[in-house]
Amino acid sequence: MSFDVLVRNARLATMAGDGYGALENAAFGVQDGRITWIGRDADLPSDVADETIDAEQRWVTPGFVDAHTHLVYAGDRAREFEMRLEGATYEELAHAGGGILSTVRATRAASAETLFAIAERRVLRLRAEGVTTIEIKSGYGLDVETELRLLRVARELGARCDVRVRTTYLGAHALPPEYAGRADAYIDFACGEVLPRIVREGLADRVDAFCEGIGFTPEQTARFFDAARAQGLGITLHADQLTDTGGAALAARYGAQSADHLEHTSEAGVAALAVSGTVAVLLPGAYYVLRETQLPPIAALRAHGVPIALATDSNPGTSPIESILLILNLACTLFRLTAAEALAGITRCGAQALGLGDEVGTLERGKFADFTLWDIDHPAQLAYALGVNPARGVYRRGRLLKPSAN
Ligand code: DI6
Ligand code: FE
Repeated sequence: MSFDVLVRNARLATMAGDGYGALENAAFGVQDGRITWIGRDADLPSDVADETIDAEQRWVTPGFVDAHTHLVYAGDRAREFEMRLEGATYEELAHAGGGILSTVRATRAASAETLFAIAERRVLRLRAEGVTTIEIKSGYGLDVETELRLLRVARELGARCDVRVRTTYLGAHALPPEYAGRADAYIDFACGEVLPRIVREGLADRVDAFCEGIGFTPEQTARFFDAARAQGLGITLHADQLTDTGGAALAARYGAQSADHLEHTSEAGVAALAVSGTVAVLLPGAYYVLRETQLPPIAALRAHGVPIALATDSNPGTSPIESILLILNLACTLFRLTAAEALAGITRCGAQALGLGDEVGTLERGKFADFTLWDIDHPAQLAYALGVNPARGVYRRGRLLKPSAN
């Protein structure tokens, strides 16, 4: 047995099973980008390798998964931030034509090159903190050309930044001005004109909707999902963030990969997620920025055995956050997740939320060798410290990623 890459003398947070899945004095071997052997260093069957990395007793985690982002957009909403500090609410700004639509205006006006350059910096910031898999949503175009542009940029980010990208067509995000007062006609347009183009070009892995008082109704969301399902796309949903619209149950009815936010989800909604095997993706960044007080139903999610993932929700309105390590801390501090649960949320459960549970998210034989070496004494330090990045080296498929784009 020989390896392309061999990592030795490591402390592994494999994230397989409960807790951290810790394995001390450990090693793993990589062939063709995947882990082909993992275990105690002393049991290593062969030390023949093209490259051997001495971890010097550092902790190693799986590459992180950010399972919910909107990171391809232009402009920012700092002025709205000021207005909210002066007392305006997020909903009021949306009704006044600001909010998502102000980002739509800026994004429509931006070229693919500009959007790529802006988003690349965001991806590299996340990658520097150990993120090797990122979900990227469209949804700030809302017309054919811009939605296609956003998804193409997202795919290109995957290729050029050497991260694994999953793309999501967030067609039902907001009602664009040209459809003002005609939400049903907009859904017809998204299903009949945008979706077929996206499918033809293979630009999206799944679809998403903002099912909310200021977004789309459950009926409109269901119509959008029917069209996506007929085209073989996966489904995820912004569910019950600001109000309980029955979003979790709706997501479950469509066998969604994930239902996200969930602050206002009822116990019945949680039970439905458990039955459908849908992952709960919690977004403590948006909760924090909006200064929400209604906590997601953590105890019910635990009791029903619903996997809990965490993500940045990186977006200009409700979560202008480009740090996955900050999300770990917010999830523990605000949602009272344990540090191990939080870490599972951006590894094993994050991968599950994207349907990538067999590929990434844990350090196990057969998985891709995406991993990070950390200058820490205990995995809990990743969630404990704020504004600190102890990443020593971020690897994808066994290869060290440079701090800039490769
Ligand atoms: N994700 C979203 O799409 C909305 N909230 C959220 O958590 C709004 C994003 C925005 O305001 O731009
Ligand atoms: Fe979101």
